[in-house]
Amino acid sequence: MFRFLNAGESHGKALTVIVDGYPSNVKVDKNKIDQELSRRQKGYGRGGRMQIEKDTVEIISGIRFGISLGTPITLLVKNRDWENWTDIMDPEGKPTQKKQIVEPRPGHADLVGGIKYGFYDLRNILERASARETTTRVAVGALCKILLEDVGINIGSYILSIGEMRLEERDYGSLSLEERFANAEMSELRLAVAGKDEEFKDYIDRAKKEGESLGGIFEIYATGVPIGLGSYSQWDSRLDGKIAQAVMSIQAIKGVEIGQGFALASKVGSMAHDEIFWEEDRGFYRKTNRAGGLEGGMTNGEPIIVRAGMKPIPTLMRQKSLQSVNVVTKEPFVAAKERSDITAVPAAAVVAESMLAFVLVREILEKFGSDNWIHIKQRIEEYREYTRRY
Ligand code: EPS
Repeated sequence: MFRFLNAGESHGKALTVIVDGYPSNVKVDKNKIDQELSRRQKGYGRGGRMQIEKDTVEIISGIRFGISLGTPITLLVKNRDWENWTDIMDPEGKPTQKKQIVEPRPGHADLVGGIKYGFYDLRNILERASARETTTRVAVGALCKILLEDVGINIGSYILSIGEMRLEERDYGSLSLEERFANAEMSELRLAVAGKDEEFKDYIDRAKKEGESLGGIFEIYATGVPIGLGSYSQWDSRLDGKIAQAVMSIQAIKGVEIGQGFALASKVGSMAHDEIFWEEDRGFYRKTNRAGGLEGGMTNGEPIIVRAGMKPIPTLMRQKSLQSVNVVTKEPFVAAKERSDITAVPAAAVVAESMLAFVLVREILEKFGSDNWIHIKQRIEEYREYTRRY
């Protein structure tokens, strides 16, 4: 089984991940991993922390002379900020009162985590609940994208809204997924449409002045996906469910839709489904993709399209903020903080690309074998030929 386990606190020494089940004979370029890490760190509206960190990966195991060995791959990403936190996050030293947190932020893991794990210093909770952890998810995503791109599967993302600022469907609706992605890669906010950055940045600046934070909506997609990944056979083999879970597991994501999602609920049947066509050299295909590439819990060969909604970050810099209660004194207070991101929707979109890449690779390895990539790739090509001829 292809899986990963990551570890590490936001202000700890480093983040680590072990990737198990990655096939052998894959050319792994460390630069590709670092590039993906840097994509995650971009985005207008990030706080001071992103000036401190410049994430790069150190490969500890599983890769030799740039080739994967088929054995566990360990990756390490150091936290530069650690130097400022050595006494606060020391695994061995004595507890310090410095930077203790007794004031839980509404919307964060702080309070429930404190009750559940039995801590009154909520730093013990937030350090791991933090989205800093997603750095290693993106490193794993990069390993997955190397495999996917080698068999013609491409993954991308773009943003449709930040807070109440939305791109109009008439502006992005006529653009292909690749055009939206190309625009996003050029935009400080990963916007699907070019020339809109300044408007959105002004809006974010206004939110910043008010000490507010902002959420937003992004889409991720995968093109070139073979037909028949996932299965209707059991509830937990359905790929739409697995993708939704993977995307929902990203910090602050509160909604996931596949294809037209909720909009389909108000359509009549004849307007909701994707008609089936066939051509000699192409096989079966569709002219619409309302289902977002998934029918019966399986890929149908059309692009996978997933939309996700992120809530505003719970850390607010506003003095008159949300009401909460001190966990020690039980006194009410209003939360305020000195450093925070205003919005991290662009970063979340890159993390979601990584989660989609991971879920797809897991599915591919389950279907086509899991040891030597050279053989797996051959089987994928043969199967593609079969689906074209079916
Ligand atoms: C985060 C709080 C901020 C973010 C951080 C996630 O960090 P800090 O408290 O150090 O200012 O910048 O995101 C990252 C460090 C990252 O790499 O994305 C939180 O509480 O979740």
